[in-house]
Amino acid sequence: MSRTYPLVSLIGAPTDVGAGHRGARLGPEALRIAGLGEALVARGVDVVDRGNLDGPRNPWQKPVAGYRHLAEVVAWNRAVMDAVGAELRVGRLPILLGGDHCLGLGSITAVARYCRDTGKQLRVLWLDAHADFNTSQVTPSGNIHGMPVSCLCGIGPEELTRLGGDAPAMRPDEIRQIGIRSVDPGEKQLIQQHGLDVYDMRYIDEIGMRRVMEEALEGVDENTHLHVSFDVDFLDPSIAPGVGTTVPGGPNYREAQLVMEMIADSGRMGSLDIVELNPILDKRNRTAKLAVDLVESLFGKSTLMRD
Ligand code: 4U7
Ligand code: MN
Ligand code: MN
Ligand code: MN
Repeated sequence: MSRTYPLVSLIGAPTDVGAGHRGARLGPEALRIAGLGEALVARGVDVVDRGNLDGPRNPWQKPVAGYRHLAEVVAWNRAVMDAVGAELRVGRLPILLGGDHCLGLGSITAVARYCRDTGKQLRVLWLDAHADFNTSQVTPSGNIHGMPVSCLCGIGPEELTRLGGDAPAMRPDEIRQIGIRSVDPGEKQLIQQHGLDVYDMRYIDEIGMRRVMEEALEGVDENTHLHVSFDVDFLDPSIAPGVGTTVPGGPNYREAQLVMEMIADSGRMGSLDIVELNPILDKRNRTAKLAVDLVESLFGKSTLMRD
């Protein structure tokens, strides 16, 4: 099977202002050192590394009114939104190298606006152990990396929900969450209330990853922009120890591989986040290398012999 891919731009966002552990700020370098750019070039992809964005340092403060580092999170997300939007407008596929998952807000706000401007259908695949649908009222931590999905759906502080101007940036029916296995009690109520499509680990165990992906990709057509938000803690911690918030019982290597291959087969991926990698907690950059391996699959590397 031969595919043509758009041009790719790597955008580093070295921050952990939204997380409860420090270290995700080193994610972009770890991914570069694991050979992300070279691996894509080897697949025939045209890659430009835009370097790292700038933003405020992590002040490492306690939450205020249910949010930790709100001003810093806003600043980083503005920078991400502008950078991702600029790549989309020149016809390139942005890969956001996080950084913590609060940055999914800026990235997807840019993607959603691009879809509105170009009349495309938006589909977000959120690969994560967590639903990231907390609010300041129900969050157990105040960490904003647990809130980007609710903010995208218009629930949250104005500074975040209106990052791109209008709120909400996205409707709940535009996202499919896969691999979920850690949801806080108040968060669960909100998810049910807003009717989010969650393919949790129980469902994956029951029907298998292949059918889960078929369902998650249902309705994706030539006019769809597929955004993949890959929180590395999606993976089982036995294969991906380098993350701040590990949850046991995640997809194994083969399941993760299948997810990526099926996304590649759709041919519709238009943007990607790789977030929550924490090299401080990793073993010899193993998680970063695994992430690179899986990104190669997203770009068409396959174990399939019958194509
Ligand atoms: B990640 C948590 F309480 N739900 O809100 C929270 F378990 O981007 C974790 O998915 C959030 O890694 C994890 O703090 C955010 C917690
Ligand atoms: Mn996440
Ligand atoms: Mn997570
Ligand atoms: Mn995390």
